[in-house]
Amino acid sequence: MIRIIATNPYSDQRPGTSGLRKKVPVFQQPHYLANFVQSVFDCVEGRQGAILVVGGDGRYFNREAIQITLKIAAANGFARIIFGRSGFLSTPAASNVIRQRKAIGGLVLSASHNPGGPDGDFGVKFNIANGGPAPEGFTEAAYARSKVIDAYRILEAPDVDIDSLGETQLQDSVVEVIDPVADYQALMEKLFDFDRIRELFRGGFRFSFDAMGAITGPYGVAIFEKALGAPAGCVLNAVPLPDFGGHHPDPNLVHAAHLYNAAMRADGPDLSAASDGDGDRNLIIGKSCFVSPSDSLAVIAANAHLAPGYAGGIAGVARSMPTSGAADRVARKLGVNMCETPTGWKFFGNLLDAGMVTICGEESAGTGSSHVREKDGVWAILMWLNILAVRRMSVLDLMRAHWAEYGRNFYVRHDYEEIDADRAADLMKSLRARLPALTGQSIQGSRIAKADEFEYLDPVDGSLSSNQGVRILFEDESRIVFRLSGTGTVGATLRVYLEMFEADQSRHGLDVSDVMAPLAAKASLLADIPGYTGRSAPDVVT
Ligand code: VG1
Ligand code: CO
Repeated sequence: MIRIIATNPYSDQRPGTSGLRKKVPVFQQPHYLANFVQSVFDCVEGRQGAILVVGGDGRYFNREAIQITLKIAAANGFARIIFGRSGFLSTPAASNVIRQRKAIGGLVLSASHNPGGPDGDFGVKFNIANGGPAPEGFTEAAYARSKVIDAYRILEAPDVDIDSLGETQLQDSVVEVIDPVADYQALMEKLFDFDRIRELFRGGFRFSFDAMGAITGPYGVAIFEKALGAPAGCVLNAVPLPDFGGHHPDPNLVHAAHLYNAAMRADGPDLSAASDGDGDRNLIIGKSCFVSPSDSLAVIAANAHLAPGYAGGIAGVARSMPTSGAADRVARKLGVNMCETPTGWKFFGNLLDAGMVTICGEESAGTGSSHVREKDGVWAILMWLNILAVRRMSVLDLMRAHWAEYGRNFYVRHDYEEIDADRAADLMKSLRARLPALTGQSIQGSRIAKADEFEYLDPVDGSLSSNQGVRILFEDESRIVFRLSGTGTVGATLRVYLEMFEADQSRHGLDVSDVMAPLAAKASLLADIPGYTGRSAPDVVT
């Protein structure tokens, strides 16, 4: 039976860079999740009789959230609701199912790389029919709706069995539980040369993949171990757990430091990799060689044609503005399109749909392609395996050769986490106010060629996105970008992105932090980071 439940709106349901993210206890408030889900559905035109996909990373509160979501969806007229067994479906796999099954969209129950557990974070994101994150126009409409919502529709029914494959009837809707891995694996088998990668493993190639207790464990075991013959046990923390087994599934050099340390040893794996909570990010570390995500994007763009799914070449590359220009150099050489977008995968969807680009990436460990409309961690790792299987060289040699050909974009990101939100806003305001005067000024011996705030005019739908990060561009091509994170749940996080180009091959082997230290000092001075944040050093360096 459908019930109309009276509710009061919450004022804080504005989605950020990637959906609505809050602490678990916030989501556990009465009607909080239901209000948001109904607000989203109210903005989905044509939902009557349509197919909806529900993804999830298995984090704490997922099992409760999926029951609420299913019952609201059934009460809102969706004809079929598809989700992964036990509520598990990685973000890229959900994107694939939306596309394959011609769904009208999907809800992804995840807070991605944010910590999990009862005091951790939860999140909800809506994806549209192309499989990609809803554009800003949609999320703003859902937010506007959430501020005035006074009732939601929900089915009064016993809980659905989410752990058994198959279909069940939920009032007028069919609920379909699918194997979360099968369709995704089939897609990967089409894109990559599994025989070549199998051969690589047979030859003794050493590989380690850390699923960090989150969603990619089952994908890693099925694809790397079972299908490709990587040694059993090379997938670490392979069982998705509500608290991620105490791990923080953010694949960076802080939370995956153990991988880095192992990779730096003489007997370390040839390739170490990791993914995040919902499976859309990737970390790539070769033996004695960390690959920055910006460099990984460039290497993938330059070598994608070695994988069968991209043998015909690529149409172009897109990167988020703070991502380094390494990929631009590849695109220029290949003579293909290059697009620069604001941070967040939602801006790539239109470019991919229009066929303007094939490969996309972000400095935050996100890489993907036109195969789905999300970034894709396991895809990126398979791409690296495919490239290495063909080129038969170490990651270190491959990077050296790449830099020798294109030059090296030294790159590092400094994060100042959980700082006071008002002080963070003041820091950005002060920078913004000084932008017009900064051009032409010198700071510690470097002249500023241009200082502005990035805004993006979508070439496909003409929408404008403003306030997308402050950029300080120096005459020597080095660059500092400042922006505030849109995914955190406590205070504010200031991200400072530093980039410096080096053409001279004899300097390509230098230590990144040494090379970047002068630029980091300029950033600190320019924005008065110690003054506004009270911190003398970043919390996370990636
Ligand atoms: C961060 C990253 C951004 C990424 C987003 C979602 O956003 O910087 O590149 O797209 O997370 O990734 P922000 O606003 O905190 O900088 V995920 O893996 O959380 O879906
Ligand atoms: Co993620």
